[in-house]
Amino acid sequence: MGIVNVTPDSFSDGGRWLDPEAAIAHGRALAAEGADILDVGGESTRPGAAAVDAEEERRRVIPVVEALAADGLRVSIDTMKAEVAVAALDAGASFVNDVAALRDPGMLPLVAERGCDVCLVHMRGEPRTMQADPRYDDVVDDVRAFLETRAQMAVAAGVAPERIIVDPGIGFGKTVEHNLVLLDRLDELVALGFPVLIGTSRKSFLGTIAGRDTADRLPGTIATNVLALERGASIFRVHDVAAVRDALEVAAATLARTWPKTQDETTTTSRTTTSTATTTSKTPDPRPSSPSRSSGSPSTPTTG
Ligand code: HH2
Repeated sequence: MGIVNVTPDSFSDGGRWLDPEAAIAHGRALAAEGADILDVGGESTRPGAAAVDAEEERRRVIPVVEALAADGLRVSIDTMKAEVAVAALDAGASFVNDVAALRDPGMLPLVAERGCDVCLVHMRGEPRTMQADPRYDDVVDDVRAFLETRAQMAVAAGVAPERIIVDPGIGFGKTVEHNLVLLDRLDELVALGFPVLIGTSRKSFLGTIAGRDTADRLPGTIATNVLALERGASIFRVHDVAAVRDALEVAAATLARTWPKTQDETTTTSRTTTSTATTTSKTPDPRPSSPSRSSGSPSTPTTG
């Protein structure tokens, strides 16, 4: 999932893609790098961000959603507002990425009626205040219980379970330690049975650990996305699509011990590995298969 921030104030790329033509070109470039989904957002959710009204948010994102969807690209709308989500779905988006997990009372009936994909994100409080002394009994248990309740609420309202994606909300009301524990125990969220989306890209905890500014957090982004893949995540929301995609493809090939082979490689490999075939056979790996460039389903590993 490639990030297209049509905002003046996003934490790592605020203002770069505020012009709709620049945002559209950026979305196309991310798709060319291998993004299966383009996540278009018109309101920053960085800690301390000021809220944007629905009219302004719509004005920023709709031309971008329209153009990318018209290209046949899969577009998600990153919004907490049903008013913005409905306009984006009308403009061709097929996925609502809601970091407030259906807090807007209009959001649940909308996603149920439209049958679109919906990502439910755990966020403690709201962006303006969420980083003020976040506390949990056990962050993984608390986040899992929240996501399970939200997903059950969505299903009860008529959302098809296969349309639901869950996300622990890295950085949304979490300390550095909370983020690390959530990543390390991500398999406990995967066990809920919904595809898990993970968003660590360039986030501040990476800078805290490695001592890097936002522009220099790609190595930390890759490390955490590879780890999330190993723990069972299937959608990876990132700014740097090409680099993360490569890392995930290699990591997925390593976990599955297979990769998309060219004709030449197939011939060579079958010649050289025949004698080891029995020793390398193993039970099918339950973990996700290699990220696919043609993916249309959120249950397939999907980059960034
Ligand atoms: N993180 C951000 C925004 N949207 N959506 C999901 N599902 N998961 C995330 O972790 C997530 C998200 C924040 O990142 P970014 O869009 O780069 O920054 P900003 O909110 O400042 O625009």
